[in-house]
Amino acid sequence: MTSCFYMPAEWAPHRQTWMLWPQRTDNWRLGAKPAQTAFARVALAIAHFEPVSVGVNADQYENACNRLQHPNIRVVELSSDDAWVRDTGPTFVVNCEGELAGMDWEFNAWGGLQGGLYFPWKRDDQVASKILQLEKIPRIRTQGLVLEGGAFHVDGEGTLITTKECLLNSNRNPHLTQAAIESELQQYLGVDKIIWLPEGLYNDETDGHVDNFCCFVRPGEVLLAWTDDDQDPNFQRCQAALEVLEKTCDAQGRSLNIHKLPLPSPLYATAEECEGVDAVEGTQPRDPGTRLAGSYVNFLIVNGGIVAPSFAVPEDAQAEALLQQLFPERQVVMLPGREILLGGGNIHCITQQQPLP
Ligand code: KQY
Repeated sequence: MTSCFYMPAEWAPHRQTWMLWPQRTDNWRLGAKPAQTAFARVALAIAHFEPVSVGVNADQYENACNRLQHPNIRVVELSSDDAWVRDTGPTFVVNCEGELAGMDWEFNAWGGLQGGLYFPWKRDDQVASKILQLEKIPRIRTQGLVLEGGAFHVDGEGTLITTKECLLNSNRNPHLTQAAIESELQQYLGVDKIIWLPEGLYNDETDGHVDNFCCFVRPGEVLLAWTDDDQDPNFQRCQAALEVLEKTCDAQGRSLNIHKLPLPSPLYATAEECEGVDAVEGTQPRDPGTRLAGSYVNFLIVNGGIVAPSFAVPEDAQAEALLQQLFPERQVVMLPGREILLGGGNIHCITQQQPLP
């Protein structure tokens, strides 16, 4: 691959969005039925704006087809261990000739045997390859570089934002220094400048994915999850991120315009919700009272729209208004995000855009 390849920003036109169908009962409560309803709502909302392909395991194929009936949705049999296509699917890159390729990062279930979320993860690690085969898009496999798509955001103009908590975690690439990781990101994603936030959100089980915390809304402008409550465990994390963002420039030499997006009021897993999840050795347990890493930043930009989570709390309205103000040319659609959050992520984590080169 030549260095001419780069990852387009999420706001660049899409050919389609990819999703996977949730079903594992040690992550999704009540046989994954509430999650399937939430995922179907996301797929149908995106389908209003652009085509959606949903990969589904064989035993759920018929159910998924029935739940996802829309002319803009294609259901394909594609096995996976879980449903986080942001992390297991390909990261699409394009070159100056308009050719597309797909990065197939090595995947270790967010930490492998050192704090990873389940075992095995082999079918998840094959998702990117399967999608690229279906689309007949060349695949670039990184052997020896563990990475997830939710761990970075790009502005499409040479800047990437990530967190040290995740990328420098000893459970991802302990053999690589920060400089070596920078060099890999530069090579594979066509970026020149990496902005390192210290941490992501408190209790984010991905080890602080940036896509739950901070994103670009256009070149030179970022949106940061925020709390003014100094008793909130996220307070110091937000302050530390702000300090980095205020002091840095992007790849084009611009200072960043920083927008603060309030966090939802603290959300906690209930006993009833946790009881609905199968307790399985090797899979991360679900405990009542756990603070959930809810965030409105975990939205997807689609052609003409924004699809964002809501949490049935007072901040929902504020988040919707700010997103609409930041994306005046797009229609903001807010969808219930709690069931997806209970599984460990949100709308951005369960989607992967395929650019239209
Ligand atoms: O948020 C994500 N990108 C993935 C979360 C995985 C959670 C698995 N329980």
